[in-house]
This record gives sequence, C-alpha cells and structure tokens, in this order.
Amino acid sequence: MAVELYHFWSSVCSVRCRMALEEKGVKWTSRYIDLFAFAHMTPEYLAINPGGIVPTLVHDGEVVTESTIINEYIDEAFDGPALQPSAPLQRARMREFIRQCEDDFVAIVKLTAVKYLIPKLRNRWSEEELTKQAERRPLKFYRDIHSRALRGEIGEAE
Ligand SMILES: N[C@@H](CCC(=O)N[C@@H](CS)C(=O)NCC(=O)O)C(=O)O
Repeated sequence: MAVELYHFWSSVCSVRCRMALEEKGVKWTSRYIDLFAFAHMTPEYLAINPGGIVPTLVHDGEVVTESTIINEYIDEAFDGPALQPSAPLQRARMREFIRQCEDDFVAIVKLTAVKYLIPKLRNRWSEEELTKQAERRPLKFYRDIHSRALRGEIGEAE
C-alpha cells in the first residue's frame, strides 16, 4: 500500500490532510511541493493536479484532490479511529463547519497572497517575472487574486 501526500508546509489545506493521516495512523510518504518555488506549476505536478494546487493524495496510483474530500477518503479507506461522527446530527454539524471553512476560504487566499506569498516571491522575482508567473496559474480564481495582489488592488478592508 503506497500513500503519498503532495503538500506544502504552511498550506492550511495541506495541514488538514496531514492531521487526518496522522490521526488515522496511516503511514504516508511526503512529496513536498514548494509553493515559493512554484513547484505546483511543473508539468509533473499539473499532470496529477491540473489546477496546480495542494494538497493531492495518491493512493496506490489513484489520485484524490480537494482537502475535505481527501480527508473523507482517508477516513473511509483506511483502518484506524473514525474521524467522522456516526450520529446524523453530529455529521450535519461537521458538514456545516466544513462548509463554513470552504465559504471563508477566499478570504484566507487573499490574505495569504497579499501578506505572505507575494512579499516572499518579490524577494525572488522581478515584477515582470511575477506577472508572468501569475498568468501561468491554470485556475482563474488564483490567477485573478495573484494578479490583483501584484497590482496592489487588494486593500486592507477586503
Ligand atoms: N479547495 C482546495 C483548495 C486548495 C488550495 O487552494 N491550496 C492552496 C494552498 S492552501 C494552494 O495550493 N495555492 C496555490 C497558490 O497559491 O499558488 C482544497 O481544499 O484542497
């Protein structure tokens, strides 16, 4: 049984999946994707995750994406303690909580881009190169946030 997680250390979505793997007691191999080096934009990584985002789980060659789906999969596919409650009402509460996290995610992505990612990338690349890198992102959602952050269009209030 081979379990590989493609992940980045300070990605909140990657943290979720690392926690689920550890809680479940699954032995997994780390495939580190350095977002600061744009390792998520390599042809090899895009072949398993066409959106160019982390995390990605690969289990015996089968690819699973999206952190909350990965976590449900981890819970259902492996032995170990149940990570989801069994009572219907508690499962509903779990789903409400997850939905809230997903709905608020856009705010986290903007915050991360403006305060964390772009400032670090500015130490590495010129503005011209940063603009080119933004355009390489396959998903419009990330392309737009990256581009707007570069142009200084995402203010404190947003
Ligand atoms: N809905 C996805 C979101 C994944 C996501 O946005 N991951 C971020 C890190 S937390 C990412 O890969 N960002 C790439 C980038 O900013 O270039 C999930 O839950 O897995």
